[in-house]
Amino acid sequence: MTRLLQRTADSNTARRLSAAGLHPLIARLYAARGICSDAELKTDLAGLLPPDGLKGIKDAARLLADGITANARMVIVADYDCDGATACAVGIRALRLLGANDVHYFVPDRVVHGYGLSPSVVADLARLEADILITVDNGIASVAGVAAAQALGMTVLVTDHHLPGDVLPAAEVIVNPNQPGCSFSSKNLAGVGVMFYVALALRAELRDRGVFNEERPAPNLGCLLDLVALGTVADVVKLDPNNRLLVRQGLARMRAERMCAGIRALFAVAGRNPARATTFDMGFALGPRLNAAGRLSDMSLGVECLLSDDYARAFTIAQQLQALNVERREIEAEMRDAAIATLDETHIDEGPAIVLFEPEWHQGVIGIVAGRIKDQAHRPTFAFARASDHDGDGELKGSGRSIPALHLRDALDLITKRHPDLILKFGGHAMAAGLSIREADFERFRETFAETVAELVSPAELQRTLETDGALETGYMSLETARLIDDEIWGQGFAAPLFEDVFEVRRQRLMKERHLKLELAKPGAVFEAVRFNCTDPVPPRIRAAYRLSVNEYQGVASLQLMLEHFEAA
Ligand SMILES: [Mn+2]
Repeated sequence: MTRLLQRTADSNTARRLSAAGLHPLIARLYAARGICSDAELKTDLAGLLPPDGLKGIKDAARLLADGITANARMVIVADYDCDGATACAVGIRALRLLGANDVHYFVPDRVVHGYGLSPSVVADLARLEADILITVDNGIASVAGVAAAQALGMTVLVTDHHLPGDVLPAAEVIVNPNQPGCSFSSKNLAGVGVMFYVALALRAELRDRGVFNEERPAPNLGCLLDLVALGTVADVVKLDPNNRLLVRQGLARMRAERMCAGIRALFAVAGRNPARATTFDMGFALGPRLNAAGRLSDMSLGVECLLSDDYARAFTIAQQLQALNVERREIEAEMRDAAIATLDETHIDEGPAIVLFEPEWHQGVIGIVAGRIKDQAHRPTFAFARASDHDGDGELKGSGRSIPALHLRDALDLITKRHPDLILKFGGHAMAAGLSIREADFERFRETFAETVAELVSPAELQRTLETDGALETGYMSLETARLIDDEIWGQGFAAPLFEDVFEVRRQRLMKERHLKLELAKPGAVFEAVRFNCTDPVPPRIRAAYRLSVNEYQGVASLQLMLEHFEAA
């Protein structure tokens, strides 16, 4: 059962925001999301939080400026997801723009090297003979790896956004808004955002050193914001005002046809139009295509795509990424169907948690599968796959996704305290976590996890709630409003608008045997609507939760209501 819950918008705040220049509907939506001051409405780069607030950033800038002067060899150690790849591309492009001419990168292979800057990564990249090693989107937990790099004579700059553990690596400099003592007020920067800030600070340092003059003006780093927007949305970090500003600036550049060749190529293979770039495109079209490389192959492909300035080459790589994404979808659909079949057989969705394992599952896709099942069953969910040979025999790797009522990492922490021998390794945060266990302990973990969830989460919290923005005036149910909403920055922590209304169902039919196509009526108006992945018959009168979406068909755009939920009214 799904419960609809209306967000409340303070009408005085909405009026004030509207008086400050916002469209009245957008003002209402903003007010319902906790925006209360004009200051939070800043959209130009001058409104960005200044870099100085980031602990270590001055030292990072000095280190890199000295490195540029000394012609030092710099190597960026990336990560295998979209955030890591965009952060790597931002780092390389920025360093080159700012005068470094010996910059390289290295992407660890998650199957071979595990996560982050491990000693085995350092061993493999030693041949690059770096003077300065720069981690992006990783490194804050790499105590041994940083020591190994330093033992080989490298200077290490860690840039990361993940939560640190009890011990920090002894890197020469660390920039991470979440490190102890950092007072930067946006703790939600993605890895790519942190690297972008380091680039801003480096430019300021070079400016102070008198490097730029009329002949050699300071470069405009705004050209990197397309990458920052993509990595930030794809990493599902909270879109706080500072992140929304970064994303807004990046999307504005894409809409004005200013973007790197790789991002343009990704739009092309995804069949999306950059002139109407949205956060949805970042999260659901471009992001997954880049991530497919890291999941099934090697993220170097993604980084190469984002580094290329030759459109033909970028497009060729983007086509390879497209093929990998198709493959990823097929693997995922197979795994998901197998998981759902298990659920139907055993009815374990009636319990407080879901824990699944199939011997043939692919380690790179278990997180997505856990997420899909969690969305469907609204239960904290783990999916396990056998660890690849490099990681040890007889071990399972699990990836979990949670519901708002359960802090997943804390739950694993509690299990470890009570059963110190059960979980071999774990990490993560509130909504997602990963762990490894012995295959022989699978049933034991399943039972223990279910008991723990039952203890920490009430039955009421296991009921799905959909937050809506209430009814929408019929006059606003238009293509124009759909576009107005699409122009805004929505995402994690700043949910895209969802409305609810009662409709008469005029017509219904199945589309491709999987989706419902509907004609819905409200007094004085009729709407096209679609409910994806649902074949249930629809009662004649429904209360529906829906989004306004733009349906492009044979070059003609029209309004389509995208239903997220319906019930008899
Ligand atoms: Mn990240």
